[in-house]
Amino acid sequence: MGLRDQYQLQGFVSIKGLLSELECDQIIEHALAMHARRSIPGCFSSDPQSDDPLQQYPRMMHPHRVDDLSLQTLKHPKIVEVLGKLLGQEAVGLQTMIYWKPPHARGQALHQDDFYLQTQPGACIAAWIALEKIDAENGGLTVCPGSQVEPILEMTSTDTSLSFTDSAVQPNPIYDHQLVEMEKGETLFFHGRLIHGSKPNVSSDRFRKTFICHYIPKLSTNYNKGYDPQVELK
Ligand SMILES: O=C(O)CCC(=O)C(=O)O
Repeated sequence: MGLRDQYQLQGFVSIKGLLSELECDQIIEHALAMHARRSIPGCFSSDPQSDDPLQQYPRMMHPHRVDDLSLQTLKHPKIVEVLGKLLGQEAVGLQTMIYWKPPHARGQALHQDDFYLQTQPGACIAAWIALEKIDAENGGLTVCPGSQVEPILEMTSTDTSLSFTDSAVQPNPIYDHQLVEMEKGETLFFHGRLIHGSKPNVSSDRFRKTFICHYIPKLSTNYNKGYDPQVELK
């Protein structure tokens, strides 16, 4: 089955080795330096004494707006090539995030990205880059294959001892929950209506570092303008 057929059927495709190990190491080293300088606005929360590992290593939001390597990663030619194949049309970038997910960090409850991005018609698409090996222990991503056919679903409150977000969708039980184990440099592309999330990192010493990009079709007539400005990918 071709990539696009697989994407349309399951709502996701994963491509091993899309980024090289060297590229992943460069992104990590660079992001660690930004973390040490606290140079991404809004990424640290106020309580440095907290024992919540996510207070020490909060996710970075929109680093591409202030950092060139993050912008180049959002525009990475290999990612843009796959986006073209999956969407069959041009895309623009809207969001980047870096998740450190340190040992003992909580996960993110099940959700659809278009609950936030509100893309119409069609859907947004994520490129979720594993910067290191990812598995169940360090809190890999779980997806519900086929669930991208659902509309944007209601979110209800969820257990915040397991998730750093406080609401979740309750998937129809017809859907499986599939953990996606990933190698360093592997990139998971997934549809904006695909139900996905992650469990806590239960490792005592492994982080789960990911660089996450979100795109929408260039011809989208509606999306959440809070994500502007759009980034041209050429
Ligand atoms: O990386 C995670 O644990 C969750 C990320 C996610 O769900 C997203 O980027 O939409």
